[in-house]
Amino acid sequence: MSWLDADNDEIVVRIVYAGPADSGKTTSIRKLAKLLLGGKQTKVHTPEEIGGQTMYFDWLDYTGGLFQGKRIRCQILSTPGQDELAKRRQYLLESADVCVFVFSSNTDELKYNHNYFLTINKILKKATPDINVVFQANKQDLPEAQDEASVRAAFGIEIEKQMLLLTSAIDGQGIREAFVSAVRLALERAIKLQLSDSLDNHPPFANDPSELLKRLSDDVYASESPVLSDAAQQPPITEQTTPDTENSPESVASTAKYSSVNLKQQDQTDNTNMVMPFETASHQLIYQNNHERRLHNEITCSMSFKREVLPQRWYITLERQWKIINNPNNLYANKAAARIALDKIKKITVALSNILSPQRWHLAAAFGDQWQIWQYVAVLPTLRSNMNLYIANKDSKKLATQLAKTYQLATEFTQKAWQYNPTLHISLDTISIIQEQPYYSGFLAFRSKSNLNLTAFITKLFHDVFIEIKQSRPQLFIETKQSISDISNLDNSAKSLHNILRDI
Ligand SMILES: Nc1nc2c(ncn2[C@@H]2O[C@H](COP(=O)(O)OP(=O)(O)OP(=O)(O)O)[C@@H](O)[C@H]2O)c(=O)[nH]1
Ligand SMILES: [Mg+2]
Repeated sequence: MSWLDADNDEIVVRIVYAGPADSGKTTSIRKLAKLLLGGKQTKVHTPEEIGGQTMYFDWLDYTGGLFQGKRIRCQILSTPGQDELAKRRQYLLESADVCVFVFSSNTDELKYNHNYFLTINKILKKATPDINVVFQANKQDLPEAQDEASVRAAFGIEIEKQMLLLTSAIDGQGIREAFVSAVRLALERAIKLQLSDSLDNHPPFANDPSELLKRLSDDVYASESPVLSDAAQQPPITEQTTPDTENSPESVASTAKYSSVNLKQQDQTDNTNMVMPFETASHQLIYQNNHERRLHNEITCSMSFKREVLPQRWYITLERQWKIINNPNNLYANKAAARIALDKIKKITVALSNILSPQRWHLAAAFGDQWQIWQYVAVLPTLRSNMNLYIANKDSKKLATQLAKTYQLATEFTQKAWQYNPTLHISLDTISIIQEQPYYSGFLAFRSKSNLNLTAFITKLFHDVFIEIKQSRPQLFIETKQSISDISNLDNSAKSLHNILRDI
């Protein structure tokens, strides 16, 4: 909101750059600083950036030109583009005199950009007088950039009579022109305010970056709700939204079951320089929230080894904390398609939140000229890894008790998960205990529900486990079978195991 600063004989106007994440708002403002201030050091204040993405705003002060004999002071701000920072964006937009809407000019992003614009336009239209818009179709240097006619067609009526500039923030093309147009519109608004006697003579909003950051933190940041709680309203999972119908990635990856529990040790031989395929070239990533972005940055900094199980298929554990996988069979033609796929996965994750281990997230990344989705899941001890400890100790009595407990927990979990069809890849490798409750700690991957009923499914699970123990540790198997039989009078789970063991 513009105001007259009598002390300094200035009119102050605010120009706010808004638009989707990664569209080039920050780059535009930094380029503008160079263009306006020449060789002088750039004076863009950026309170916080994570992975190159604006968390609060960028702020550039520029004084130049005259309006009614007064100098024009421009407060040039960018907003954070990410969907989940909508409240911060709204707060900043409400203080604008003009909005520069920056979007990337790719064909596949235009529809998304248009929808994004409709959302912010609602905020702009609420102000009195209206906050006008200059459109900046950015990234014109890229080969897939659309021309003016195509951009106008994609935006339709909203852009018909508006100023549209084709820009490249990287090269500087059109950046100064977009800014000059914006200043003109901001001053037109100041005149309207003046005519209606509502031009302030004191700053109506925070007047410098540190004050703005404080206001933003006090008024908005504290009230922001975690992203997932909004998403909890999402509709439940349906079959069409299944992202992966392959074998369980864990079962593909788990080649050594009893002999080597420690993946890290096993993989030390291929401890090659750890670089994700999408990080070798200039790449683009889509995250769904800041938490994921932060985790991604932390994880990529601490990478130490890799494991590639199938050609093109990566299975990685990082210092035993995170496992990461891609699915080379699910490729998306462009960023927009990857974003849609990511949204679906988010819905699934939310719908299954009472059975999924909570530390997990997805990332969409450019992969050559297509897009791929990567899953990150925290590595937790599983029913199998716990059982392996008892197998390694060769104490048949303790193993028998542990197996009975494992049986009970596996049954409890399967009962909860069984209602979903397709269902998750339930196995002892994918169930973990968190605060005494069983959760699925494997990758999100689905298969049609087994033809077996629930009891038969569990029976088969443990039948296979016993066969494995019998083959790898025959003596321990015999002793454990006896121990299970001894406790089967006391414990229902042991009784069920005893029945399974009859045929083995
Ligand atoms: N090729 C090309 N790349 C650009 C252009 N403008 C920005 N970029 C790149 O796009 C990416 C995102 O740019 P930013 O300026 O950080 O995007 P932003 O809109 O501020 O993003 P948020 O802060 O997350 O909302 C960076 O890698 C930039 O180098 C452009 O005109 N052409
Ligand atoms: Mg930015």
